Amino acid sequence: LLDPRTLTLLVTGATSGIGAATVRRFAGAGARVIALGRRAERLEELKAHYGDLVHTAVLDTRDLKATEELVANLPEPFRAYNVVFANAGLAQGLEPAYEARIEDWDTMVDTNISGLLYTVRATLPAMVARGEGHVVLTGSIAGDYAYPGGNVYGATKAFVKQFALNLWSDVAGTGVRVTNIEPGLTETEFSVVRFRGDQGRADGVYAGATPMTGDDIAEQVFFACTLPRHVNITRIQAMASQQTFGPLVVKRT
Ligand code: NDP
Ligand code: 8X3
Repeated sequence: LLDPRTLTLLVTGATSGIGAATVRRFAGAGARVIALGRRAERLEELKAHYGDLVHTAVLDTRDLKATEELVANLPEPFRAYNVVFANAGLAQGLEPAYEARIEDWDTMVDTNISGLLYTVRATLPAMVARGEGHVVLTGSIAGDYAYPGGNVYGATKAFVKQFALNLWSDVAGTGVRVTNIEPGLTETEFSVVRFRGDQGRADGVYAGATPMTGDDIAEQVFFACTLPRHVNITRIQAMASQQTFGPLVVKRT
């Protein structure tokens, strides 16, 4: 297995949930981590806890120029990053497509597709040039299975799934690996964001079940990243043990 202390990980969406847990898992094992997100106070907490192992910066991943500038100006110990975890993403709304807000669709497409692409495009050339790297994407089971109200969110994650495969086609043999992490039910701030701050409705998503946690997903990222370099995990799909897919439905008249 790779020594985590040889890894320098760039994480988008590091301010909560899966991203924050991944920062903790890697920095806790001695890896260097570049932690990115929009909420500065959350980043400051990570910095205060991990000190020199963690470099933080405020970044909205939808801003290509800011992403490129950040990558070009990383401080010395973080410049040779060899894992990029493009994890920032969100769902907004659960309405059927004929009632959904177009602004929510724009936000999901801009973040889950364009933002993810900007992160990858800005960081990939240097890893290919160094002959060593790993792109880890956060997809979702929502990119594999349909559910009512998942319309555009699920479609963005299906994009991530196919992009991961095509990216792997491009970089296989360069020393860069590609992994798509596809979690199912995971309790983070995801549902609070989806339901625009309605904590009660968000709690209802997890009530009566034992969802996965950000730490559970971070462990999967850690597994994929610390396997020897001749091994590439193309995808990890994980569900909570109480979750499964539904049957096909016939809406009878
Ligand atoms: P959280 O809401 O807890 O975390 C989302 C993270 O994304 C935050 O750190 C947020 O940071 C960041 N983010 C959102 N928009 C932007 C943006 N424009 N620029 C930069 N950062 C942004 O949810 P999760 O941890 O659950 O979500 C992480 C990923 O996991 C997402 O891609 C999500 O789709 C995916 N996922 C989640 C599942 C779940 O059940 N929880 C299951 C499957 C996939 P900030 O607001 O500070 O910018
Ligand atoms: C998040 C999982 O099933 O709520 O991607 O869409 S789900």
